[in-house]
This record gives sequence, structure tokens and C-alpha cells, in this order.
Amino acid sequence: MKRISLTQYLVEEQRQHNTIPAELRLLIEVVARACKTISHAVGKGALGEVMGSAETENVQGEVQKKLDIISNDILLEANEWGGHLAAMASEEMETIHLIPNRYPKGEYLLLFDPLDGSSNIDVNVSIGTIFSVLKAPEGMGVPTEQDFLQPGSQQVAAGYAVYGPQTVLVLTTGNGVNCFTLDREMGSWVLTQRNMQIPTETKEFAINSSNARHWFPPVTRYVNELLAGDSGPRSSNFNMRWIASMVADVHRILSRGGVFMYPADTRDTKMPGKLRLMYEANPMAFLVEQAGGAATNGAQRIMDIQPEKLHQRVPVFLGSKNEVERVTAYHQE
Ligand code: AHM
Ligand code: MG
Repeated sequence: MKRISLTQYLVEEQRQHNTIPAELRLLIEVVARACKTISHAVGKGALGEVMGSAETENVQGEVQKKLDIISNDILLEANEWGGHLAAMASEEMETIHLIPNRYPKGEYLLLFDPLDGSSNIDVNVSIGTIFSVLKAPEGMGVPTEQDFLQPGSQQVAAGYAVYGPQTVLVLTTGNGVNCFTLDREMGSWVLTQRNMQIPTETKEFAINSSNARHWFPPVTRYVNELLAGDSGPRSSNFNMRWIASMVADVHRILSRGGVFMYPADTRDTKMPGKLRLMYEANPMAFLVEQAGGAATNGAQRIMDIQPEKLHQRVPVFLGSKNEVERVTAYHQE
């Protein structure tokens, strides 16, 4: 079988569809290279002195793991010097990161969650990196947080890497979703799945049901109907999966369907849900829609939300279209 590398794929996409100009290709390749480095660090585990807590907190008040910080630094360093970016933003940094003056600036903005699924780092369960690419607004001077606050529909590329039994990179530039597997011996990304499609129907759902007592009625109703199985209103049995790494849960859904939910709940009205709009929900929504699925916050399409803050949280319902539409409809009734 002829092997197609990430570079060859990106060059051919540009020739055929004109969606990946040279600067964007460089950006994607640099992010992919950084993910390779992160994958290597993750794979070392206890041998690499990368495990455990860094004993610091990020802007959301979450304790940072050593690998959170290592991954953030790898992405920053890799992306600073290439001339393709105007600025970066990360889950692990309170404010945006400007490109140092000694380097040329480009026209793109990069956002990332450097290591998603932090609670799984120390227990050898799949974790990953999520990224989103926006264009800097026309006539932008020195970038500010405001320049990043664009709805997800403005993304020009998005993707994630999963560091699991295999390391994979899943990417969209607005023309379908493709999956690349890291060939560890050769150190290269090889195209292994073209045009991933999420089945419209599914019998699998993902939610952290330890929060059930805090859910709002539409979520309780929807999940109870699934749990009732073939003797309930859905007349069908549903299976549950929850990895607690969004990257891994979304990868399963892109591979074989399913619905993923991280709803808002009654605990704290100032914190609607757990996941972050700009570097978790938006890139995943872009990928899921490009694969024929849907992504909402229960009220509207995630990619239509006008962001108000860099680290804003949002309820997330995404995956197989029919189920996402159903749970969204329950919110509107
Ligand atoms: P993180 O970015 O700090 O790792 O948090 C996001 C993660 C998601 O990957 C996952 O879906 C969710 O948090 C799991 O949350 P919980 O521990 O509440 O089940
Ligand atoms: Mg995360």
C-alpha cells in the first residue's frame, strides 16, 4: 500500500481544493511535530521524570501536572519562530502569548489544550492535545484577547492528537476529517483513514453519571430514557462509555459513532459545564460536523456561539446527529 505522509496530504489538498496555503501547512506541520514530541514525553512515563503534580494551579484553579506544563512549553517553543503565527492561547496560560519580537509574525492565531484528560496522565490511560486555528482579524495591530474571540465557524483548521496504544492525529481544514497514525520507527505521520464519518444512529453514549443528581431535567430525561433500554420509550438498549479524556471519547465517536455529553448542571451557574469553548468545544465541534455529526450546547450550535472570554466554559453535546438533535430538542421543549 502506498504510504501518504502528512506533508504530501497537505500539499495535495492545497492543489485540489486550495484550502491549505503554505503558511497554514507550516502551522499544521509544526503542531504535528510538537505532538510527536509530546507523545515521546508521555510514552516515557515514570522513566522520564514527567509524572505527577507540578504543584502549581492554572487559571481555572486546576492543579497542573508536570506533563501539562511540559506539553504547553513544547507547543509554545515549536510555534514561536516559524513566522506563521500572530499569537497563541492555551488552557494552561491566563493571558494570550505573543510571538517574541525577534521573530517574524504571521496571520494565524493558534489555540490549544496542550494535554487533555489530565486526570488520566498518571494512570496510563489515553490523553491528548487539542488545537484550533483562527485567522487574525483584518488590520489587527498587537494581538489582544479580543482578536481570539471569534465564533468556531471562523476556524480554518482544528484537530487533536491522542496518545494511546497508538498515537494518532485527526485533522480538518474544512474539507472532511482525516486520521494520521504516527509511525514511531520512522517518526512520520501516515494517512491511515480518509474522510471519517460519524454514523447518524448510535447505541452508545458517554457522560459522567456521578453528576446525575445535579443535572437539569432535559439531561435527566434523555439519559433515563437511554438507561430504560428496550423496555423504555426508546425500545432499544444503549451502552455507556466514559474515558474522562475528551480526546479519547471523541476519537471513539469519530471511529464508530456515539454521543458525548458534558452538560451544565445546578452546582454553579457561573460555571456552565466543565469544558472550554475556545480550545476544547470549538475544535471538536468543527471535527464532528465535518464528519457528519452535530455539536450543540443544548440551545444552539456550538460553532455559532459568540465567545465572550478566552477561558469561557460551555455545555457540550456532540456526536451522532440523531442523538444530539434529540437531547437538544429536549432542552427546547
Ligand atoms: P482537562 O482539560 O483539565 O483534562 O479537563 C477536561 C477533561 C475532558 O478531557 C474530559 O471529558 C473531562 O475533563 C472529564 O471530566 P470528569 O473528570 O468530570 O469526568
Ligand atoms: Mg482539556
